[in-house]
Amino acid sequence: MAVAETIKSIAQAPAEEYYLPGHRTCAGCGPALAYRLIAKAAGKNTIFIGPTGCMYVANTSYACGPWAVPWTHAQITNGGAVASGIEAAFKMMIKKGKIKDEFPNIIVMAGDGGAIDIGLQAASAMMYRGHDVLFVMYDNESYANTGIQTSPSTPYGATTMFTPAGPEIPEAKKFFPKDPMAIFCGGGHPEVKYGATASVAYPVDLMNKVRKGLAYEGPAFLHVQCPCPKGWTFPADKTVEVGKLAVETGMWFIYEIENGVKKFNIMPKKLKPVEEYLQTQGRFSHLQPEHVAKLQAWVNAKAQFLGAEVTLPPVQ
Ligand SMILES: Cc1ncc(C[n+]2csc(CCOP(=O)(O)OP(=O)(O)O)c2C)c(N)n1
Ligand code: SF4
Repeated sequence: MAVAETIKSIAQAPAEEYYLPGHRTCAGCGPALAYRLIAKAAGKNTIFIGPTGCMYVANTSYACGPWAVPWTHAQITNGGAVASGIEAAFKMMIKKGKIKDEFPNIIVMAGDGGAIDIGLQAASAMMYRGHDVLFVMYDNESYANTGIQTSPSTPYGATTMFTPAGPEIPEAKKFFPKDPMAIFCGGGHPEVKYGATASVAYPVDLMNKVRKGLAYEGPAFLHVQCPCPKGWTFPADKTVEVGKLAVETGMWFIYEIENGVKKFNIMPKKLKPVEEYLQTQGRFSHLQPEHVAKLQAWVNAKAQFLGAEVTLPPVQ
């Protein structure tokens, strides 16, 4: 696909919108903002695949949709497979001269459930076969559309409908999240030459990663943290602030892996204590000091695992 130029600043971002006003997402919805930025960066010659989740249901309720480009629904189980079929069809039709179209940007917009839980098999197979598709995991850290239930991306210590805090399990969720970049990138799937994390709180970095992923021939993966005011319980006007605090505390690391080489894109010199992030969200309000310490230890271990050069807060 055509290589689009790097966006240097918000002011220089394209004015055109391909995700338009008019959808039933919550006020302050992080994933809706991600969709808008991704559509803006990808541009006109794009096809979106929407596995079931908030970014299907909330956007299309009822019998309408905000996209100014083609979009199709997929099952939550098979976003990767539907995208594979679309890619193969375009390649073959262009090769046989049946259509004169330019090969399109093909983008899956999967929630965390649709990417690394119930949709993982199809995503992995698509990447393994090397289809020229950008697979985006818009991560609101729960199965949100069904009423906020735990997913493998939900952080340790978060309350969801399926992980309430109680006397048996006072920290609510007791497992730590899966690591999608470790699953898909850095050799896990040999055809994936580009994988990155991003956040709606850093829109220029996000848009450029969309373009970089699309410019690669073959599969690319983009894991976008998208704060969800409803699921995480914070005020609707704090979405960007919460996203920034995630990066400033190390609850979210922003980096890319290009041809096996890792690079951090937005990294503070010193991480703030994780507690500053936890305090902003009702889903963590039950946590005791020992749980906070466990999360801090996890952040610090992750920083070391990723090789981040950053000063870490002490584990209290
Ligand atoms: C096979 C199947 N199982 C369960 C469901 C019910 N379901 C609809 S939306 C949804 C949540 C999707 O979660 P996620 O992929 O994280 O996206 P989000 O809603 O958080 O945006 C589920 C489980 C379904 N549609 N299909
Ligand atoms: S529940 Fe979360 S992801 Fe779903 S529409 Fe509301 S803010 Fe967006």
